[in-house]
Amino acid sequence: MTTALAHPNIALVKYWGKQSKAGNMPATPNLSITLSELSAVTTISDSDHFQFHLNGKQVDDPKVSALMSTMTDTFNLPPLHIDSTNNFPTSAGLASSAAGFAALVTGIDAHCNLGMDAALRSEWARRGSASAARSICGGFVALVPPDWQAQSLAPIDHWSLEVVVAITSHGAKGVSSTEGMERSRLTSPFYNQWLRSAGDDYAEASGAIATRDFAKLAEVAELSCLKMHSLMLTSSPTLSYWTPASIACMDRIRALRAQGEAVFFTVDAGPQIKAVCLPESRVAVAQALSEVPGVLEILCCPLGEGARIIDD
Ligand code: 2P0
Repeated sequence: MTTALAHPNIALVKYWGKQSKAGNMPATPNLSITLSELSAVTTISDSDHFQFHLNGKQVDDPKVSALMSTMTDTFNLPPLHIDSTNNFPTSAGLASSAAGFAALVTGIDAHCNLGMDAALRSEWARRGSASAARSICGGFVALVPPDWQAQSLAPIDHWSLEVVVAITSHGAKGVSSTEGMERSRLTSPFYNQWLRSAGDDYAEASGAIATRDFAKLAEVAELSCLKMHSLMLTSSPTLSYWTPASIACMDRIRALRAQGEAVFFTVDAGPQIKAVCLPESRVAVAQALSEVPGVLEILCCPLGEGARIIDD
């Protein structure tokens, strides 16, 4: 029996749209920070048939089944029992699939002695869910061509950013990211412009991280997020993952920044708001967001490590 743990990651330069060739590769370079506190813990054990349990219930997850089938063929794996538990809401825009696939591949690699390095684990995690490629690494992480295997841009101690997550709904999302990004690729009139501008956003954000330029990172990360949500809104049929409370949180974060707090927002394919801040602003940001009507819960996460084995 082998147990692996991985954290979700939050993209600061977003992935929204795939390349058409096989391998589940993003169409654009993207960049993230890995969170601590939130985690997927996945236990792999031998079994007489394949079974997948998520949060205590047996489920038939087509993405997990497809990845397991390819890995079984490639590595001649025995039947495995997989038990995965998240300590945070699943399928609600908190990157549960990123943490889940990173923990799954890390656990299988160790349990079956496949001898993968981090780059190869990242590639296999990406085949499950592209954002999962990034959760293999900790701190500041890039997912870029030509290999589309995540690389560490900087370790956790490079810059002590923190993330205050405002939960505005505990429900699962109605349209999956996979389906939503394909809809945007096919129908949003802004999709080609998104492809053209992503390289510049990536270069600007990675430069801002290298020089710890918070104002620059805030500008480019909020723009990348809002461009992605513009693609969603201009898809046909339209996609909107926000609640009124999500919008109120974004307004509150802009107001906090105008008052001098070092904070910016990012939002994924769900209604939760992630406020990225410097440690000295965390208390004020958490307090302010907790007072926004419709905010149900506040989570505070420093940066986290990459996927790892916690019991073997
Ligand atoms: C990201 N998201 O960069 C973006 C921002 C959601 C919004 O990556 O189809 O679950 O499994 O590769 O990785 C979520 O998409 O999609 C995602 P698949 P995934 O974090």
